[in-house]
Amino acid sequence: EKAQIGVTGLAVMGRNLARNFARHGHTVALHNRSYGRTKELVEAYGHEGTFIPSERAEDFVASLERPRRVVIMVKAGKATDAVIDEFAPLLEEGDMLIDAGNAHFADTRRREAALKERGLHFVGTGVSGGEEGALHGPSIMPGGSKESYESLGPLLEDISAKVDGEPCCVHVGPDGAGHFVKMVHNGIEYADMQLIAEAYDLLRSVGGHSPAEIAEIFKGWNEGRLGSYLIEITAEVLKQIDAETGKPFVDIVVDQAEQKGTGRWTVQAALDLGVPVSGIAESVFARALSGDPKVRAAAADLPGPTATAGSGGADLQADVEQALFASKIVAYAQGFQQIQAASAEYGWDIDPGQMAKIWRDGCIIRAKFLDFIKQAFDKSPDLPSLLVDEYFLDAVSGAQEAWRRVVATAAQQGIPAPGFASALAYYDGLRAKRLPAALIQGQRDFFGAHTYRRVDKDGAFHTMWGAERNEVSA
Ligand code: NBP
Repeated sequence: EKAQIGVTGLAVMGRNLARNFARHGHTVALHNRSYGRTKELVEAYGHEGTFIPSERAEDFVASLERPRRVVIMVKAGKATDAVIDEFAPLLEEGDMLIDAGNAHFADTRRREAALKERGLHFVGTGVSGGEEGALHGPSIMPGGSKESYESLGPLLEDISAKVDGEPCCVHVGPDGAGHFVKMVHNGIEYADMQLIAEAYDLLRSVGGHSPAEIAEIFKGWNEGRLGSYLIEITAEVLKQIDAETGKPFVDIVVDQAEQKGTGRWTVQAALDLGVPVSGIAESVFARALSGDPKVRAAAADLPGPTATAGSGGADLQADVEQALFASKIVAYAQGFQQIQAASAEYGWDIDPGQMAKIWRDGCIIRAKFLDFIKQAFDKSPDLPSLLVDEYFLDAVSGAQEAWRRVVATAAQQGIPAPGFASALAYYDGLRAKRLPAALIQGQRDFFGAHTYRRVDKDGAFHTMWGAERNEVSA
């Protein structure tokens, strides 16, 4: 018997993906650089399905039916290239190498192009949901060729999360499209987490609520339009009491947020595309600020208000819910705009509604809310911004006053709320009839003769700032 699919790289993610395939009745070939992990998997979970373990790459490849489907689940970066170099010579035309790690989409584009020359399909695939998702059904975002999806798609759809029987897996687009979308998913995840953290901070510092009380507030929110995995786990984390000290868990954790890099990649890519993903950027920078104890210690005595508990007014809780929802809409609107911009830039032809669809379960940002995003793009696939879709327009209109009150309260009370504040600034930037960008054009023309356009006639113009200040056609 030959295996339908193989997995090389059997650390926590690879092991759980392999088990997921096997639990769905697929015969799974197993390989890992060090054989120990392969043996361990078969010893511990061999009863869950049919596995064909191999110590040597050649035997692993030989154990697969053709066209071969080899999932690579190793540490992203050099390890991925090492594995590709090892396996590509052993594969034959039409075989598929599926990189399910968190690769940068530019690496995926490079690898895909190189392997295409050798007649191999390289399928850069985003997988979200952590170890639990990998085992029980992740959200899967495969890139690569259409042909590869025809052969591979059914297997991936089979092991993915499902919503009303529909798989959280779809062919995203060619070459790096899958990894790009996974990257933006993670960027949105950063923004979502930052916004939730700001909501907690305000409820605690200004609202005067304890972590346990805030856990209850979040539990309540989880039943409403904010219902999502991230809100749910936030309530769990806030409820947690440290066994050693009896203090709230959140108070014994060092307040320096770490990051592995996908948020940063999202912002870097957005800068290249010229898409303002301010929500994601603020969340990456907020983590960086928190993670700089030297500067924080030096600046700890800077003057400013100290928040007074109970100063937020009777409606604070409802206000924060509104601010959180509106800011979240902005963050998602920006992320989807980035996906649309990249799709146009790289010719990926990504259907944004389908991305919202496959994020509804399995992944970290899974939420009820994504249904509305899917509907918005289904209605108008070229929607210029989620904010102008009816549902979201209604939501941000309704949140207006509360959102502004929360940002003002945060500023007055000295609570950093870069996510809420920048989301509101973005919103006001979009709706402005005139922006001070006109002045910036004037400054640019003054010092660099960069020219400007006029509101009343076509063409490019320059003012002779150093002389008579008369205008010339550029
Ligand atoms: P790790 O990222 O910790 O990688 C460990 C695996 O890489 C082991 O199988 C190891 O083999 C193999 N490996 C390394 Br390291 N260098 C290698 C090389 N030069 N040649 C061959 N194999 C090599 O594993 P993970 O946490 O399971 O994550 C796997 C991938 O999934 C990563 O790209 C990660 O970013 C991504 N991802 C992770 C999560 C998550 O929640 N952890 C979620 C979504 C995606 P060895 O056993 O011989 O050392």
